[in-house]
This record gives sequence, structure tokens and C-alpha cells, in this order.
Amino acid sequence: MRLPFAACLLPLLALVGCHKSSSGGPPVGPGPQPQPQPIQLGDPLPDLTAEELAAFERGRALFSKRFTPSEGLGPVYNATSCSSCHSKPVPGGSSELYRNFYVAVVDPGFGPIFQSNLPGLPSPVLPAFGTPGQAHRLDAARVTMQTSGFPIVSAQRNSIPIFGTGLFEFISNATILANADPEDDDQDGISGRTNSDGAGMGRFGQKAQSNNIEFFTRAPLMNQMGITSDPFRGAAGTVSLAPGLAPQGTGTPNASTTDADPVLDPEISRQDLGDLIAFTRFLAPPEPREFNESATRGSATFENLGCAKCHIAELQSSRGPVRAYTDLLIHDMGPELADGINFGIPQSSRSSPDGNGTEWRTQPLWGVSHFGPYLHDGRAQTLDEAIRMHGGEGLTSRDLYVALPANEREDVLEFLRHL
Ligand code: HEC
Ligand code: HEC
Ligand SMILES: [Ca+2]
Ligand SMILES: [Ca+2]
Ligand SMILES: [Ca+2]
Repeated sequence: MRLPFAACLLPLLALVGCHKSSSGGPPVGPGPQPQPQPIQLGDPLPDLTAEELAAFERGRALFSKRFTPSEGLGPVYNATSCSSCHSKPVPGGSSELYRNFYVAVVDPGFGPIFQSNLPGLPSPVLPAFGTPGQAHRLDAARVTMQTSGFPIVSAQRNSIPIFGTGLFEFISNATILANADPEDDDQDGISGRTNSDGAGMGRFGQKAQSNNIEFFTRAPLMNQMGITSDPFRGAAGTVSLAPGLAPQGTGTPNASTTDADPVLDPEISRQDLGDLIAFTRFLAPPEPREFNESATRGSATFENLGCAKCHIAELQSSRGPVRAYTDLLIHDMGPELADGINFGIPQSSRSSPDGNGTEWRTQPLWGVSHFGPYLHDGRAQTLDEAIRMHGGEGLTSRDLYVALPANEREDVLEFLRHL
């Protein structure tokens, strides 16, 4: 752990002041002063109070804890811990393709709002239907649905890292909206719009379908692990969802989750839930590396190619600048990447009226080189492939990238490797 004193020197604190108790105080007198240590993946934000830091550390253990059936795991589940999926290179990270899970909805074909979750499931996330293996779960769902005669639309999801993700809560709606252009009024071919979970503007999830970290902690607890919970809304929580709102695709409503196993609900205590939320909320973002010449050139090229129209380097937050290279908006990324599944309630727009079956949140690029495979289902093994697979609103910039001489493409990749 870093010295509180050193943490207080970090520039991030300029806006919020330092909450650390001053009892230790900076060392006085001659001798070397402690240097701020570089933040490693998995470290907490440097500006936490002692109480927040303690909750974060307890939450770290819970994030990797393997739940057992007697503690409420299941009855159906995809994984036994958060870090089963968020593991690479350390807890909080991404995972390989074998951890992909399925999302699926019943789609009668009358438009996105008529899509519904599979019978008996609280969200489009498909758990393993009680079988230890995951291979046959989608088939099992199809068999279940054969009687209804309605087609099932399904897609895969590959884990995304959550380092720094909690900072998105501290970015105001106005800041996000300032970059939205739902009707593409400036006619640059890019029409980013906001998503919403029905009670708050979205920031989290691959379609920006979720408004807050408490929600995106309780949802995977339920949908991936079968762990029921009560809403937290405590010291660490900023949840303000109206009760009972459960738009399709948002996982769990802001109400108690319950299930049919023999373990009494809620299956996680209020204290443990708060600690888990603290871990998810307070993980520090990846630290960029100092640019070499190639990365510096690549940074300019990234801008010239139009990548930064969506991957906006920095958004302001009440905790200081957030350099995540995203606009937190959803974009039509073309038919190849489309999954046909609607999540949340997107900002209305004439140019993309049909839900967000073709849309994705601009994936943050901080630390990106640590977190392959890439794109929402992990179909791209390399950064170069991920860029080449951009379609739709990203096509113009993708084509410009492909047309570059090899050494200039390499500069862009080198830039990405430094974020
Ligand atoms: C089966 C694999 C799996 C498990 C288990 C899992 N996650 Fe995730 N996680 C994902 C995937 C895939 C996404 C992206 C999903 C989406 O966009 O809708 C994600 C997204 C997230 C996000 C949003 C990140 C962002 O950039 O918006 C948070 C926060 C998160 N997970 C926290 C957790 C917590 C906390 C747990 C344990 C309670 C957990 N996850 C368990 C696979 C998993
Ligand atoms: C129209 C908006 C837009 C533009 C322009 C754009 N991107 Fe993206 N980018 C996205 C979205 C949305 C995703 C996520 C797509 C998905 O998951 O299927 C993404 C994903 C990525 C990824 C993969 C990240 C990961 O972790 O999976 C990389 C790398 C990337 N973009 C780099 C670039 C570069 C380099 C350029 C310029 C040549 C560029 N992008 C232009 C919107 C855009
Ligand atoms: Ca359970
Ligand atoms: Ca535009
Ligand atoms: Ca139960």
C-alpha cells in the first residue's frame, strides 16, 4: 500500500482535496522524501478515505471469493466468482474466450420493445441452466422455446476490464450529452447517442445500458452467479433508481432479487455487498506509459483518422479528468458487429430508430493492450484486427487506417500500447 502522504501529492486530488487524516503528517526535516509510486493494475484510487480503502480491500477478497451452493451460488450460474471472468492480468481485468457467456432474447419480430427475456430469466444473460458445462445452454434455451414458435436472438459477450470504470459515475450527464449527436446534425457520419436504464443515463456495460456501479455489481451477482441481494443505497452507494423499474436488458431491478434455491434471500450481506461495490467503484484506472516517438506520432494519427471522434481522450468528472478514450455513447457499428439485441432505453433518434441492436458503447481504450481478445464478443485477437472490424459509423476511420502505410499503422498500435 502506498503512503497516504504520497497519495495526497497526486494531481488527481487537486479538485477534491485530500481526505486522509493528517495524523501521520508528512515527514519533516532532511532526508529523501517518499516518491509517489506508479499505480499498478488492481490498485485503488489514490484519494480514498481510510474507511473507503478498508472497504475496498475487503471488497477485493469478495471479488475473488468462490461462492458455494450452501452460500447461495445458483441454482443456475455461469461462474462462481467475479474474478472467474474479470481475471486478466489481475482481478478486475478481462478474460479469454472460454469465459464468454451468451445473451439471448425472444424476438417476435415486431421491433425491439417486443423483445423479452427468456422465460424464467431476470435478464438476457443466459446462465448455465444448472449444468456444470456451458456448451449446451443455448440449445437448452432453444428447446425450451420451441413450443412458443418465436425465434431466439442470441449473441456472446467477452469480459471487459473494470479498472477505473467506477469513475464514469462521477462524469455528469451534461458532459456525456455534450458529445451526443443523435441525428448527426453535423453530418460527419457519426451519431452517438446516450442510453438509459429507465431511471438514469447509462455509462456501464457494452451498450451503456446501466447507470451506476451498484446496479452493475448486483446484476452480475444475480445473473452470472445466482447470488441474490437487497439494494444497498448506503454510504458508498449513490443509487437513485425508482423502485420497480426493470426495463428489459438492465439485469436486475432496483429491488431485492430472489431465487428458488433453499438458501434464504438475500444471499449476500449488506456489509459484503457494500464492500464489493467499493472495490468495483474505486479500482484505479490503468496508468499510461510515457510515449516514445512512435506513440507520439500514433497519437496524432489517431486524431487525424477520426478515431477520437468516438474515443474521446478525456472527459471531465467531479473527481478530475477521466482519460478513458470513450464518449460513453452508443454507435451503430455496422451489420457485422450487430447483435440484434436491444438493451436499455436509448435516446430517441430518427437515424437509428430501432432500439440498439446494431449499437455499442465506444469501448474505453485505457490499458487496452492488456485486455485482449477484443470487441464485445472477443472476435478480434489483436488490436489491428479490432480496428479493421469497425463498420458503420466507424467505417470511414477504419478505411483511412487500412489505407495507411504499414509504419504509420504501427505507430497507431504503439500509441494504443501506451495507454
Ligand atoms: C461470466 C463472466 C462474468 C462474471 C462472472 C462477471 N462479469 Fe462483469 N462483465 C462481464 C462481461 C462480458 C461484461 C460486459 C457486459 C455488458 O456489457 O453488458 C462485464 C461488465 C462488467 C462491468 C461494467 C464495466 C464497464 O466498462 O461498463 C462491471 C462493473 C462488472 N462487470 C462487474 C462485475 C462484478 C462485480 C462481478 C461479480 C459479482 C462480475 N462482473 C462478474 C463478464 C462477467
Ligand atoms: C464511430 C465511433 C468509433 C470510431 C470512429 C472508432 N471507434 Fe473504436 N470502437 C468503437 C466501438 C463502439 C467499439 C466497441 C465495438 C464492439 O465491442 O463490438 C470500439 C472498439 C475499439 C477497439 C477494441 C477495444 C476493446 O477493448 O475491445 C479498439 C482497439 C479501437 N476501437 C480502436 C479504434 C481506432 C484506432 C479507431 C480509428 C481508426 C477507432 N477505434 C475508431 C467506436 C469507434
Ligand atoms: Ca442463489
Ligand atoms: Ca455527427
Ligand atoms: Ca435463495
